[in-house]
Amino acid sequence: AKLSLIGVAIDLGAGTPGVSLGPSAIRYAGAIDKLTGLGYEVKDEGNIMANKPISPKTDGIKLNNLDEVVRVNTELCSKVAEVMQEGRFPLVMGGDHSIAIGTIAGVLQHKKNLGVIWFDAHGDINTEETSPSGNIHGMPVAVSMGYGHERLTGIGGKDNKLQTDKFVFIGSRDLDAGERKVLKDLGVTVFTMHEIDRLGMTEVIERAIKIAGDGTDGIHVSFDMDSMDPIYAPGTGTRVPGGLTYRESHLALEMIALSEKLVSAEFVEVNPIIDNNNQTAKAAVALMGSLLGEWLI
Ligand code: DIR
Ligand code: MN
Ligand code: MN
Ligand code: MN
Repeated sequence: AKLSLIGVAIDLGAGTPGVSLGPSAIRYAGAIDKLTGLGYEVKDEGNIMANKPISPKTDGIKLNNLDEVVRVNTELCSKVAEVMQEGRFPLVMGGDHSIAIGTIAGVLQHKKNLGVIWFDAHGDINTEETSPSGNIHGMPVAVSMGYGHERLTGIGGKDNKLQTDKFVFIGSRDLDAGERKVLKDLGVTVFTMHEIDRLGMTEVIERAIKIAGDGTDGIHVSFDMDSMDPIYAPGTGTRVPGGLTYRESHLALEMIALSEKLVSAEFVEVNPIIDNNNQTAKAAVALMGSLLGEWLI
């Protein structure tokens, strides 16, 4: 199979600088060798680069660095759509989680009825109104469902949006008050750490694959490294204790690989500046292996 590795060197959606070096850290941790070793014909598409804006805020708007986040995600949307047009699997490396806006908008050009499994400690479903920070990495789920600033929801076209009933969260443990309300109102499935503790990851991921995979055009996996416990992924900007273990994360991704429903994926929030020995990028590369079939033997 053919696979394109797309880096997105941006930290303007986050509150902590340095996550723009994530793609380099992931390459350095051996992503290309890992994927080539699994039998993929890998094309490294290089990085889409964010420029530092003149001023961090767009005047009169609470959304931090909106102009540049819109520009980068518009470029990413086109790149992902182009790669899929060529029959290649898009594997996107972040960068902060705002890049899911562009990735998903690009995948939606080809897969209108897309299911999503979103691994994250957070909800990422804030809008300008509910966001405590103004950081766009806390908003990509809302945007991809059609909620939020029109310059963000317009990326990839207003009609290409996700269905709330085909979307699943896994690993949630830090939801803002406004996010809890929206999640309830929209009826989105949320497997918090509480459910994972009670049901076990096997049951949780089987249910998640059914929701995101049955009757859809395929599953997109968006993997925020902060879904893992900080013991395994310390190099990430918003660490929350009590996360997924190393094996829970791998088991989940292995079972998604087994489902044969995966159409696209992204690994985000790898920040080598605040890491120990590139441990978080190494974890991301190992997870990429599991998601792309390393253990289907
Ligand atoms: C917080 C943090 N909910 C916000 N979000 C993060 O700023 O909206 N998402 N870190 O990954
Ligand atoms: Mn996130
Ligand atoms: Mn997160
Ligand atoms: Mn929070």
